[in-house]
Amino acid sequence: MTTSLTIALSKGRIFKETLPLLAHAGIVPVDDPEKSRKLILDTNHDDVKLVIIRASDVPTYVEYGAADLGVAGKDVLMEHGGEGLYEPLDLNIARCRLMVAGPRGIEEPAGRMKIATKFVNSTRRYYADLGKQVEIIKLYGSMELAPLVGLADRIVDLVDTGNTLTANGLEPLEHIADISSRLVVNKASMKMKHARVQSFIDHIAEAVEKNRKD
Ligand code: PRT
Ligand code: MG
Repeated sequence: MTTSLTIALSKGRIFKETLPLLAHAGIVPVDDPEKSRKLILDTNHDDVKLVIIRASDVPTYVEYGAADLGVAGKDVLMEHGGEGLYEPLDLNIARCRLMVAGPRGIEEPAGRMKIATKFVNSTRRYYADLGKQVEIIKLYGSMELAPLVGLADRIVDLVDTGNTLTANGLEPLEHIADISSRLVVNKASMKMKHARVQSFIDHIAEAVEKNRKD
């Protein structure tokens, strides 16, 4: 009996940084997702497929078993809620920080602040833990614009170099969480395809360990 594996990945930085880890597990995609319009990519193994989806959809595909495994940012997993899937491995890739940011040099306004973010659940939890009442405004992107046009006092967003904040007259103010991408596994696949899935995890773990040492 052959045990097929379907792995969910998003385009862009996660795909780029996951490729070398997959290569270490002997898996090489046949098509380049940045060039191909295919959403299911074949690999050098007949029984291993990659599905290319939005970063924020990866936990959903894996939870429902449409993919056995996936790679998702911790930011995405914190929003999704982790109960429906296993998260056996920190891949230490696509690293950044989830932060509160605001207009440079402006003091915190009195009263209930407006916070623009796409990370609604993480933001709600962060301010609840601080015991601060805030109004959260859900956006789907370009959060940096919100304070500039008076939509919000602060934003909660991912920060890597800080260049995006600086370019928009914002500064990082509070650190909420360190973010990296995680390997996630469907719970049923972990049971039903245990040998295959575990061997895949072990190979990826080796590659992560090797990266840490380099
Ligand atoms: O773009 P799309 O809406 O399809 O989805 P996505 O934005 O979730 O996907 P993608 O590929 O942009 O990000 C995938 C994952 O990469 C995220 O879920 C994070 O876990 C991780 N990651 C790592 C980042 C960054 N670094 C990052 N810098 N995701 C986004 N950014 C953005 C940030 O939102 C901000 O706009 O880059 C900008 C800040 O970068 P600096 O270097 O200017 O600070
Ligand atoms: Mg993006």
